[in-house]
Amino acid sequence: MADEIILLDCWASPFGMRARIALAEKGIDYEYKEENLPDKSPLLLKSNPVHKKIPVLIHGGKSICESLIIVQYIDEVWKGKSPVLMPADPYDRANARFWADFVDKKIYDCGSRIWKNKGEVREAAKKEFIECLKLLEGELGEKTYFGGESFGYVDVAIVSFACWFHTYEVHGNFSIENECPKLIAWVKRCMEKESVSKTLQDPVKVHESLEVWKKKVGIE
Ligand code: GS8
Repeated sequence: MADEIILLDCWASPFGMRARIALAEKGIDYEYKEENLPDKSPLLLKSNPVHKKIPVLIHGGKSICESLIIVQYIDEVWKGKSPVLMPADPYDRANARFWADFVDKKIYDCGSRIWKNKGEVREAAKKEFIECLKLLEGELGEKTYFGGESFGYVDVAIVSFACWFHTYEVHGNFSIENECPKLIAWVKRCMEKESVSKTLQDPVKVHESLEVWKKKVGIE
């Protein structure tokens, strides 16, 4: 119990994938528990009573909620285990948190608006989504990773969305690679890491399962 590590997750969740990548980067063994979101387990409801959302990391019986907080927790608890994900400098850390927060506020939101809507609303979401990706591309600049020479916190925060790009592209009828080639080159560099390639799900499968879910809940 003291050292038991459990991750409550859902395979296609970009938030859950952040936790999985961080755990894989640190080489930590854990028990993965797939949640059925329409019928949440008592353990999930007990572990995240406020939001009732995955992912939840349960470490020695204590639960940690919210993916970005989980990634920082993993980095702090297993500080001695390389690689270190958070930058050492306070300003760089603040900047990393800013961009991770930007991904949550903008990328997830605009991306979801692309597949949830049609017509003008979808077009507006797509335009904003591309603008946001271009801002990320600007932040990446000529660096290898958002973390500089090494793969870090911001990389973890963004890269899990890459397996949702196909879904956004199909719904929005556009190519992210045409719009943001440097960002896609960065995704490919990240995919050379086992922690990423083994965690990111098949984009076609993600899209198919979303379509099934949309039909079920009545989104056209
Ligand atoms: C978002 C988690 C989330 O949306 C985080 O961990 O970073 N800010 C949180 N989880 C979703 C599944 S992925 O879209 C979830 O658990 N939804 C269940 C529900 O809303 O009932």
